[in-house]
Amino acid sequence: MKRNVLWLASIAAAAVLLVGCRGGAQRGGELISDDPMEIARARGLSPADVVAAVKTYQPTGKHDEYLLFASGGHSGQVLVIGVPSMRLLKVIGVFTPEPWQGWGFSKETREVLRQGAFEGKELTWGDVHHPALSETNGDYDGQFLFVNDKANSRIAVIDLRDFETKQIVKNPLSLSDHGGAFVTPNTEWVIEGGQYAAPFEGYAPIEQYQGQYRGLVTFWKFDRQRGRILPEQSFALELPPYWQDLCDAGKGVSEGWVFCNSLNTEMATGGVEKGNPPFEAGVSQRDMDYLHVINLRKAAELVAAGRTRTIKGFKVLPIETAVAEGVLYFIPEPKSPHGIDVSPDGNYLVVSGKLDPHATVFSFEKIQNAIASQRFSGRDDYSVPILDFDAVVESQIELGLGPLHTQFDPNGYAYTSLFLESAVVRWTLGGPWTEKHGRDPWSVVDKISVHYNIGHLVAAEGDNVNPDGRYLVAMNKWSVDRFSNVGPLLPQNFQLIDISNPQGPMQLLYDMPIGIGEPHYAQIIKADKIQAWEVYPEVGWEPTTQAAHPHAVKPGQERIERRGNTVEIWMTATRSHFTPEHVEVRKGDRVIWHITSIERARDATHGFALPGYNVNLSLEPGETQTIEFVADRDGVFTFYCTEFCSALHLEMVGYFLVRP
Ligand code: RUQ
Ligand code: CUA
Repeated sequence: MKRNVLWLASIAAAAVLLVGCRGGAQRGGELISDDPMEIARARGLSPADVVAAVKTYQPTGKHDEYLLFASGGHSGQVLVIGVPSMRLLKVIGVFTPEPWQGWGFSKETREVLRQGAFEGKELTWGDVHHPALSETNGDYDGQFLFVNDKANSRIAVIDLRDFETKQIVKNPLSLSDHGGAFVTPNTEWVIEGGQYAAPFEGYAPIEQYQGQYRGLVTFWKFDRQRGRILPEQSFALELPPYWQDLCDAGKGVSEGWVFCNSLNTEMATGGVEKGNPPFEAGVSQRDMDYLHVINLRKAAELVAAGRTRTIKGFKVLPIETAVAEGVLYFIPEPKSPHGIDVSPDGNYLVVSGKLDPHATVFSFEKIQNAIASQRFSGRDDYSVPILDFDAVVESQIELGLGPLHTQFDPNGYAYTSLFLESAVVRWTLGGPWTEKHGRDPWSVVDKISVHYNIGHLVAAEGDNVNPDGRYLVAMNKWSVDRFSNVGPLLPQNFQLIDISNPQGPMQLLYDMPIGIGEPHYAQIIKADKIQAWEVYPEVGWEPTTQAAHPHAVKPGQERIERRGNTVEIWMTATRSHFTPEHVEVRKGDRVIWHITSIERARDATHGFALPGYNVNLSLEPGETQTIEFVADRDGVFTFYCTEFCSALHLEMVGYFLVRP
């Protein structure tokens, strides 16, 4: 690996020299040369451009070193991107039906989508914000990915053996969550922070906001063996009706604790049309909001001891109990805070206030001391003790305008996104890292402009106990002038930045437009940590349960059976035919149709499109899927394979005949 980098660096240096020493080339000339310098000159590339190209280009067949899992924002999907090439490898359907994968069209995948229904109402989109990779001892282990849906307060579980969604849980107590998903260092809990406070149970007039509306943070119990969240062992912590926002799990010294920030501790309720201050003003009156410090280990003990109430079938740990038992403390945090990020060793909590140019760093050790010695500066309206700010703060560093989120590298640097300034700032953590970076602790060392309006940023393994550094991706909201104009709705822009040189400046390498939604957060994992299957383990596999499908068939056992008004079909798919090729039913029949791909070759996926009935499946090698519908229109429907699977792919068809 090191050798690779050296090798790349020397090529890059050579290219720079070449380009640099032959000045005066024409811009915009024809590309007739295969001399790299000539081409660079003709294309108007600077030496830095050439270096960036050499650092990111992947020749055919060469795999990326890292995989980036990015939220697809309000597309309700997840993007998988190679780093450093920034090639899009896959779009995973999660909260939104996705026809290429047949996601949401088969009976089995439709049932997963339906798990996320809101009181029986099926939801067909989500607002994905924060992906979280599963961890073992605080290190990404490459097994699972969790994402939230801010719009409907849901969490989804994706299995990284086949990169498919396996479960969606709907939070029965809330309709919005922003601070999800985050995991504890061994993935026992998936944390879902809150967002806009509302009553837990249905309706209450907004005038009763302080008494009836509530915030919450939910802890979903994860069963790694089964690869499922267990709602019956999960619980919510009741909180004052502030708007709980992002969370992060403690690690190392702070393992067992969880930290969530909040806004609207003013408890503004809006209603500008009634003469109230508008939300954006009402929510920003105070200089401080509250960082929530939660003793999760203690909370889980109280839940196990039955100290909960049950609301809508879900366990809730009441505020009074949490306060009485030392589960919940607040720390004043400036101003309209956004990110909360725990340093790799778990001792520092970095908070950024959107309306404050500083990052504020709290020390977990000081927090523990303040709790032990009851250094409180007061209590809030709900009797939650507020730790004395001066007793727990470690440092405040002026970073720039609109600081949001922070990531870490192995060299003792932190990196914070500056939304208003459109920049990434590199600064030094103090404490044990001071020696490592060989500079003043708690100081800014470098800043790089990004384009534009950066939200999150993500560094390689940057939420890990052992961050890798090397690459950072700025996740910018609007690309404005970076790409060809494709109309008024702008793509978002991921910018890849080289952070590998701890002594030199950061370097911008690559722009990647994202044209499907606003990706909020992402995580970057070493690619070799992921051990995905090449084909399903056996013929007749059902991916949503990761087990043999009860209706899989072997070749020769294909059949059609009628029972009253129900027609059931057991079909196989292989290159290049479906068996059977004719399926005839009567109008009004209920049709249950199982299709098994009997392929074992890696490059043999078949699709199954049934026009007029709104069906498209993807049958990966070994997979069995079911469709179920009423044949409510008569006629002749040609079903066909939607993947170009062989030279005879166009012939991979059949007739579905519905007799009037
Ligand atoms: S956030 S607005 Cu993670 Cu900065 Cu969603
Ligand atoms: Cu199978 Cu095309």
